[in-house]
Amino acid sequence: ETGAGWWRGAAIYQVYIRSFADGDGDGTGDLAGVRAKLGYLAELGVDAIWFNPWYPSPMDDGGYDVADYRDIEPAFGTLAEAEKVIEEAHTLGIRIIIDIVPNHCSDAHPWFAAAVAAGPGSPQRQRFWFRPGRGEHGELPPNNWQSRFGGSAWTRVTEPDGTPGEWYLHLYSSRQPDLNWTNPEVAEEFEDILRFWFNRGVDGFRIDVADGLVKADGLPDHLDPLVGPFPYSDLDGVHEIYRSWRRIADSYPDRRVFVGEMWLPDPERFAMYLRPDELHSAFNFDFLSCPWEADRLREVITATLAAHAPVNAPATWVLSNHDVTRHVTRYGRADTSFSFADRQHRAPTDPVLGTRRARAAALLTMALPGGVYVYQGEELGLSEVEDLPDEVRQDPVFRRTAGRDIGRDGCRVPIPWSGDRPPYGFGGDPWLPQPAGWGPFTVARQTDEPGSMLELYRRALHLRREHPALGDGVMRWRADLPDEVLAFDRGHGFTCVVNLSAEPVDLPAHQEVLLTSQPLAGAQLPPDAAAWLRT
Ligand code: TEU
Repeated sequence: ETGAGWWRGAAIYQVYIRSFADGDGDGTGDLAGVRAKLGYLAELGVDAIWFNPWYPSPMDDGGYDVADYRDIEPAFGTLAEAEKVIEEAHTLGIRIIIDIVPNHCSDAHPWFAAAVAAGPGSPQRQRFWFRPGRGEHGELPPNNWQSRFGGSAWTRVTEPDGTPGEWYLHLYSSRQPDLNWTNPEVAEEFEDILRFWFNRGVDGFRIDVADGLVKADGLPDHLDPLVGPFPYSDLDGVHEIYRSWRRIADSYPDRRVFVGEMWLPDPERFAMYLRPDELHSAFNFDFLSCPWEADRLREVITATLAAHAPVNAPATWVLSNHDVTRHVTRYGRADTSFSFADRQHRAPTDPVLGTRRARAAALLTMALPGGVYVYQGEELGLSEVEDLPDEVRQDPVFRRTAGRDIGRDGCRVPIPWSGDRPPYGFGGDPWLPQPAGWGPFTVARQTDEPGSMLELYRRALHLRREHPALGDGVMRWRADLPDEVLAFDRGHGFTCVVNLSAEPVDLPAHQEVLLTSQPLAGAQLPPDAAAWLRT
């Protein structure tokens, strides 16, 4: 690490609790399962865990519909158990980041029930975005905004007197009403929630839809709903919110951190969130979306580092998460770029090629300057499960698009731990069915197996920790290799080479080969492979 701050070069493991490990055998992952696997994560070599939302929730959107921000979902465990998780993780040297969902809550949150009951014009409705409809009888939504899950972003309520009434805004599912951040009560509530969890020892928050909290004045129609600027994304007012959040984080003696989730097209707008008085870090989705092509990757990496440098923020690399098609599957396609629309086409994929590239991508991301996130299961080389039966799909994206978009369930299938058939040591009968062919992917099978994805991750994470030049710091592109090869030095004595060409390439002069994603062919690095060298 250079500079003060554990997060700057951290490797952070994303746990989607529902699908990680099931301690009580009911088919849903839980905190008992997490506690049983903390040793696994410590051995893997990660510095922190990010938990997706663990709050009480109707699970309309996998927990991103929060009914109570100060408690734990009963299917996951109890608040006391969450405190145990934090304590036990800390004992193992693992920090804890939790998700906070400030853009919207669940329709099961007491505020929403109170707002509906209190009727138009009430202060309770001012915590949300209630508006009368358009049209003669208010039968049309107040504006043309679209839900990110499909369909109108507005739903009409029935008033307490039984008549069709006002509409409320929801940028996501209709069970996720947007909160009104112009109301000081909303801001105060979330500041209190931050303190609630900081006081219980959490080391940071991942901020859901960090760009979305402020809406354009007057909620104007969106001229082209498919093209920005969006009247509900990246408005200047959001920065004020994070400045006050940062003051709270900084009021704790040890460094508490924020990582922002925002999909923004403009790296400079993106960097505006990463300031000494705002967020510490934010996921770089340009890299995730980038096709597996040397010139495009070089461009994105260079642009990312250029945007982060002036604000002295570490870049944050991520290949997969609970919202996107797993990268083994993406990288096995003819078109390797990612966009949410890809789920509608489901182009054929070659898992052997995808896995090969995923191995190289792991060494690439872990060698780049900054922090890196690992989504549960990527260390096992899992593919997207694209052939789930429709009747088990739970994602609101699937429902709201009437199945045109199969949604995100395929990257949320429960983790295979051991054994040859479902539930592969996960626990009970999994809430999403696991494929029949996952026997070779279990943690048990891959542990100590030379050449397995798990061993590659473990060795890379440990080397990354030991090597002083890795993690946070600077990089320098090398100019002595072919264009279709990404090669860069980290400090003195460490070089990463990634061969994206169709031919084997000679390695640059080196003292020692530290790690490769594929066996070398003679002294050459084969196509779609990466090497870490001591130079
Ligand atoms: O996602 C934000 C978001 O807008 C997208 O990543 C979204 O998943 C995609 O457009 C759907 O096709 C965050 C969470 O990561 C996601 O799981 C939640 O569903 C969403 O916010 C709402 O809370």
